[in-house]
Formats: sequence, C-alpha cells, structure tokens
Amino acid sequence: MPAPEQLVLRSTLTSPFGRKVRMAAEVLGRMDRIALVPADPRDESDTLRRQNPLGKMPCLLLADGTPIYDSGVIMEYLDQLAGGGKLLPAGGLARIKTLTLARLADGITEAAILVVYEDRFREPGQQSERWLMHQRGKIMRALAAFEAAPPEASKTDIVAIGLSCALGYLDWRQAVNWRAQFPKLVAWLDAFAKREPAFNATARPQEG
Ligand SMILES: N[C@@H](CCC(=O)N[C@@H](CS)C(=O)NCC(=O)O)C(=O)O
Repeated sequence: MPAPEQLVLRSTLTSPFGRKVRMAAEVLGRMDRIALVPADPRDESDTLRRQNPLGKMPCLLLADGTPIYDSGVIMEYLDQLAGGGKLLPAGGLARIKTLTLARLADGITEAAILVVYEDRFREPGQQSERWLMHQRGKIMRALAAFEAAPPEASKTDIVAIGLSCALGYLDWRQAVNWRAQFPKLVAWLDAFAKREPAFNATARPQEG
C-alpha cells in the first residue's frame, strides 16, 4: 500500500479560515498527515503569493506541490479523502443547502476580517465609518438568520465548523458585540465547544 500523502497547510494559528481547515482535519482524523507551514499574506516574498495568486491563506499543498484553496474547497477535499459525506452531504439538495449555510457563516468571517483590515490597512483617522457599518450590517443580519435557526446541536459539519470559527473570531476581534443580542447562538457555541474537542484543540495560542 502506498504511504499516505503528506500535505502542507499554509496558514497561521490565528487565521479563522485556517482554523476551519484545521478543525475539519481534526474531526476527520487527518491532522497527523498535515504539516502546518506558517504564511504571511502581507509579506511580498512569501511563497504563498505564488501558491495562491490571491495571497490568501489557508492554502493546502499536495505532495506534488499542487495548491488547493480556499478553505471551503480544502474542506471538501479532506472530506473526500475521508471517504466523503462526513462533513457535508454527498449530493442532492441537502448538499446545496449545507453549502449555502456554510457560505453564510463564512460571510460573517469575511465581513469581520474587512472590519479588522479597515483599521490595519488604513492610516489612522482614514477609516470609513460607512464601510464599517456596511460590513457590520452583513454580520448582524447573518447572525440573526442563524439565531432564528441555529445549527443542530449534535452535528459537526461544515456549517458548524464555519459558524464556530466565525463566532470565535468575533469574540477575539470584537468586530461587533454579538453576545447580548443572540442568546441562542451563545448557547449553541457553548454546547458545541463542550461537545466537539476539535474546537478547543484549534483555538489560537494565548498571547503573552
Ligand atoms: N475565502 C477565503 C478567505 C481567506 C482569507 O480571507 N484569509 C485571510 C486570513 S484569515 C487572508 O489571507 N487575508 C489576506 C489578504 O486578504 O490579503 C477562504 O475561505 O479561504
């Protein structure tokens, strides 16, 4: 039998999209086959920009160097390696509905990242309040949709993984203050963190 292929994941331990992939790999029992090689999207000389021309992490490299991105595609690939149908339904409308909710969760993280970047990439005093409100509106509407219909408490799929990473990132970066307004999501995240060891196993390292 051929040795299982070693994979390289370009990401940091703080990237919320990288966390999605690390969590998926933990859940599928694949983390031992993945070597994490840190990436710095702001470093022009980082090979990340050649691996993914968008310069975004996470990016998974196969043994022959083939790059796979973005996080959703990498998760589908890991699911396939594990036999398929583990993190999302294999086909049909159920698969499409799951993918749609997963994108909604990712949209929260994307908007939160744009809120963070508005500060990181602009000179002090140049931040656009209008743009920040626009992004925060997306976050709050998406959270309201999940509050109205939280994911199944007992399930670890691409939706639960994406949503838990989004909420974890909101807690860290405080792009919005979500906890007071969305008690069902607070309860869902608490239950998920207690039930799913991969959530704590992939938490960002504590500073200091
Ligand atoms: N849709 C992408 C988003 C990835 C993403 O935005 N990653 C951030 C870090 S968490 C990044 O690399 N940002 C650098 C940049 O946008 O230049 C995915 O799901 O992988």
